[in-house]
Amino acid sequence: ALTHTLGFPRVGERRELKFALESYWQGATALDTLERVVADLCEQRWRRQADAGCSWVTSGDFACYDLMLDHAAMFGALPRRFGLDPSRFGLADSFALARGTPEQPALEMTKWFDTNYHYLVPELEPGQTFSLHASRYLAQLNAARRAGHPVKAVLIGPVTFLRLSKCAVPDQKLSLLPALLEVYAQLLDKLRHEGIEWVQIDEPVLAGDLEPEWQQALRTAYHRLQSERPRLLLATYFGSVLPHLALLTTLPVDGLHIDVVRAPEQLQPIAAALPATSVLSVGIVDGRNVWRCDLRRALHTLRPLQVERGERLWLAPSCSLLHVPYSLDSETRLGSQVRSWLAFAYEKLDELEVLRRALVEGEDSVTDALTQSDTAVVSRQQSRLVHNDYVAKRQRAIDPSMSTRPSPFDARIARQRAALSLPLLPTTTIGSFPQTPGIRAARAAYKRHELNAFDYLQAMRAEIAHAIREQERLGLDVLVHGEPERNDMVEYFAEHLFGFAITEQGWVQSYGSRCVKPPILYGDIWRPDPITVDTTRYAQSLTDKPVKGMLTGPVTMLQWSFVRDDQPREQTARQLALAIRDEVGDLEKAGIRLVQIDEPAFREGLPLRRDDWPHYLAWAVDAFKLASCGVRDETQIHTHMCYSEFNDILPAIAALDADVITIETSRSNMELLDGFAAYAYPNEIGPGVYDIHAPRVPSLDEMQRLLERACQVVPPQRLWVNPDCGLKTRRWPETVAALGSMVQAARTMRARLQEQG
Ligand code: THG
Ligand code: ZN
Repeated sequence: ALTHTLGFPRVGERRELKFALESYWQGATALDTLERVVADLCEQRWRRQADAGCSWVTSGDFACYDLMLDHAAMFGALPRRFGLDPSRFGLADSFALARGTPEQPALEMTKWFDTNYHYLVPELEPGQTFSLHASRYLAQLNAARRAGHPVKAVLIGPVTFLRLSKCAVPDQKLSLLPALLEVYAQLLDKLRHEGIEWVQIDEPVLAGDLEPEWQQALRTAYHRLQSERPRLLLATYFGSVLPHLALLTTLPVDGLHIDVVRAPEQLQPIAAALPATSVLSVGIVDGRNVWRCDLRRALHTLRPLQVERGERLWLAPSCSLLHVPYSLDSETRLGSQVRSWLAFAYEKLDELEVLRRALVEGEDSVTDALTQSDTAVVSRQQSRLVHNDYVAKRQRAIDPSMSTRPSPFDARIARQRAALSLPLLPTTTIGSFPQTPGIRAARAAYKRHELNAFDYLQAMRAEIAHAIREQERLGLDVLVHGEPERNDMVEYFAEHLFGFAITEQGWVQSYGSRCVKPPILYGDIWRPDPITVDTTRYAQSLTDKPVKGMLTGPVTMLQWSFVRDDQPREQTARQLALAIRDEVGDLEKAGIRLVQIDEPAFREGLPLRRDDWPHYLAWAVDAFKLASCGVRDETQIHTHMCYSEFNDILPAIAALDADVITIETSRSNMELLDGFAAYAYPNEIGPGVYDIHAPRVPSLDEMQRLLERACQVVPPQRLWVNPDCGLKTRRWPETVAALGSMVQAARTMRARLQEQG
């Protein structure tokens, strides 16, 4: 057996790339400086792979901003609207595409399969031509070779590249394949001339549904790429490719990588069907999650394959390690037990090497590592940090009545209107107000123990008081406390729940220079104390207007964390739901009359294959309802979703039965709302009337127009008026200006509607 990795984190152990990029963008450093940081990072990741015993280091998986963007540039597929010349395209130009220019909006960004990474969507046009510009790609590869490493090159495959791109005339997208294949063929030929032995070509689209014409595209592609090239390892990940087994075994490639962490059931049939002369790369170590591999079990799986294939058995992470943090070495505060269950990117490479040695040299050569793995397995199975009898008992006691409100929506909303006495078209915000430098400094000082708990509380209360005062002045109808005490909406709750660990340096790239630090959900979830009651009650004490409590929903908590792999996700979601349900109940008891349970990640939890959607939607809806239905009819439940295409899941969104949903719509000019109207969405809706993602303050006129459109598609009696999303990334002056106009727009529309009777 040999070992390799499909890809590696890029941002740097200390997020060096992030800081270098942002410093360059601010004009504080020159391009050379950025290039030097990039060269260092690349060298470091190759060295690390070589040190861990990988047979090849991987080149071609690095990108300063995004890999799909770099492929589009390498193939000369630059949107004409930017007026760039592909043959002179440089790093600075790639940032224009990624971030937009004063004249042109950036390329669209969307989620990479079901990960939390976002790629830039190449824009193709009918009759698009392609040309090869591989100097950057080849320079990197040669840098790796100059550093003395054998190199395996990586490419995103042509079918995946095309499928994930968007075409002005979608029906004509597939007709671009032949032209695209010509540049792939040229590139492969170049790589052969360079003496590259293996190219890993990624086709993760194989883990999703593929219409017959896209299956045919795979056939066409790999037959075209058959000659004059290095050997090809076709890499699949994120799910089973068994539905395409017949197709796969006929493709003229030299090896196949499969993900046996997500889809262990595919290993035996694929190993049996794949010719013995082919390489089988087994993704045995979890590239998407932070758990240590059960080495003993992995060896049991691998041993027969080693006998059959020997050097043609490759060991790898299930997918690129881009999706996990760098190293446990950077963590100083993890408990020793939890730590012993984990493996980040560096540790995962080491696990592969242990497996290889065990297979090739015998288990005696790695006794200590295997013993450690065994100990971790047993400790995780038995630990009281993981298994909590109280939680188990509560879970057994869940009954269906807990997931239904006492009365149907019509009865509830009448009571809520009476209790809250809100005007027509009530105005509110999504929850967060600007995170000022002062707030960030106070939180950092508190974390470093330079600010004591009392002074920190006072500082946060002062921010809350300020937010309430501003909202009253603006004339908003439903107020929020503004969330100054929260960093990330998931991390904040994770910090206050048992069953979660927080890392110090566990950053994972989300897009470009932006990272998230997903909490690690390792055990049964329970809530030792109320989390938000103090801050919310304090805010309510300052005003006669109703204050809305703000919580993160169970599906989003799950989706944006590293979650346990020793129980089904739906069970974890139920535990999270119970904890949130208790919080909702405590807010209600404290006199809070509206509670918002945010689910921005509700849609992104959808499985890659449509057949799996109903099961996911059923348990996701159920978790939300378990969290939200424990309140009286008079208590109004809000939810919020963003970055979403809702239309194909509207029945599930309606099934959540939230009294009010606020959604992102302004950027699509309310088009997203048409789906809600067509579906006759039954409850109240707050379509965002302005985009908070840009610093630009929209005019009163624009908001009025959007509101008019909204009134045309949804009965005004069921409409709310709010921004698209939270205001955490904005500054106060623009926030006050925009919200002022928003309230004005609502008042004007209200008056007009009342005139019309
Ligand atoms: N929180 C979490 N996960 C998320 C989002 C989130 N996943 C999806 C989506 N939102 C991703 N969007 C972003 C937007 C902004 C940032 C990261 C992901 C961001 N990050 C800061 C940075 O990289 O500088 C770091 C944040 C910090 O310092 O705490 O700006 O909202 N969990
Ligand atoms: Zn949002």
